[in-house]
Amino acid sequence: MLAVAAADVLAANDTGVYVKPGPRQYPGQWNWDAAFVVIGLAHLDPTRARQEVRALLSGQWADGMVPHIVFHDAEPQYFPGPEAWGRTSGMPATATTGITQPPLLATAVERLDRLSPDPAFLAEVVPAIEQWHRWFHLHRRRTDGLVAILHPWESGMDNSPRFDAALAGVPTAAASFRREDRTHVAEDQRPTDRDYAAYISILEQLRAGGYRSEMDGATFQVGDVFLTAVLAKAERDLALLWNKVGRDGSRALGRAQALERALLAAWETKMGFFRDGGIDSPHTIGGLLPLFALPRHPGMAKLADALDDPATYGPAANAPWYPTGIPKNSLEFDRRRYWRGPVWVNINWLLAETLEQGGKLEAARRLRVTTVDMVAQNGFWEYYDPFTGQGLGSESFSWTAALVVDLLATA
Ligand code: 9WN
Repeated sequence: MLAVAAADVLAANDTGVYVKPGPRQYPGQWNWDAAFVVIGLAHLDPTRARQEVRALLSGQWADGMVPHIVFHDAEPQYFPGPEAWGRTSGMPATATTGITQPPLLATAVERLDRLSPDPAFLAEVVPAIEQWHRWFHLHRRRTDGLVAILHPWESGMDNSPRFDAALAGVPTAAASFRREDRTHVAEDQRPTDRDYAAYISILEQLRAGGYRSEMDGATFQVGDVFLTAVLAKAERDLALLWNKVGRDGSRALGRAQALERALLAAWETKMGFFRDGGIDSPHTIGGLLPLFALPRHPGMAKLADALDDPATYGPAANAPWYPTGIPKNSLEFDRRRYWRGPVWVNINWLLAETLEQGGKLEAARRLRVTTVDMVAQNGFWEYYDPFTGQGLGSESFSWTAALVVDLLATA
């Protein structure tokens, strides 16, 4: 049974403190992975799900930021690990990275609380999530209202072509390092050396500024429409959580509305997608996903069309698994390379939620069923070849397992 196999993957990746994203490739607690894991564990073991939230928040910085990785283990086999990120004031005792990731935590906690209400737990974690959200508004809101990312890793969609133009300007000469990320995963499934050199170069510059560089002077700075949408939805969920603990949620709601306004202004009617701030980003699934925060937006029809179109994102006779991360007919399309073509279960989960909220019930159902089939036929991988369904990246991947649990419960 798929649900049992999914629970087994999560149990095998559970270190007792946190659930690793994958058994070998990712030795640390990644931020948005943890949120997806919570969404799955909410069905299986709510007490364990609450522990996952606490473990992530143990990495929170003094200024409110919740980092993109919390290194609970002393010497993880990962580069860039604790040594490369270094230590700076405001970091917690546990080693962490100095950047963040899409803030899905409030959304995950809200779902957990619907399945297993626990007011004492909410009273414990909601103020910390509030601090994190405020950090984004204080330190990362651009003049166009979008939330800035200062490293492609903050987007969660690291080497998406969305960031190519911004990365092209990053000097890479200084960076020298060993690609640990290709020990367990084949080269053609990971970012290129040029992209990785840019990631490390940006890291070095951020570290030199104590991870508190100003947005304006940053080597890499993009107004990320997807992260902005995740935060907008999370602010609405946070408002609900405040209400559940008997407090006023109107400030979180006000922040959500401000983010939604910025997203509305980023919609490109002619192109039919939300454009990232500050760069000329091409059409990718990341430019449609902001509908997650805007379920009544007319762009919902474009999303449904895109998911039906075999030439771009939709299933084709020779490529039944969908959506591809970028259009099949675009020059950058690469069916095996990371965020440049493969199918991802977390993206499909977000899209299915989006379609359902937008009233596209049949499209949501079809996407959920196809996604579950893809995993049932190929196993719990990090991402998948849209043509063959072959699993790529990390095997036994936690968010794939966790979200299959949730998809099975909703499908
Ligand atoms: C860098 C853990 C993470 C995900 C990201 C995904 C990938 C890391 C890497 O793995 O990023 O953060 O080493 O490539 O892009 O979304 O959170 O699963």
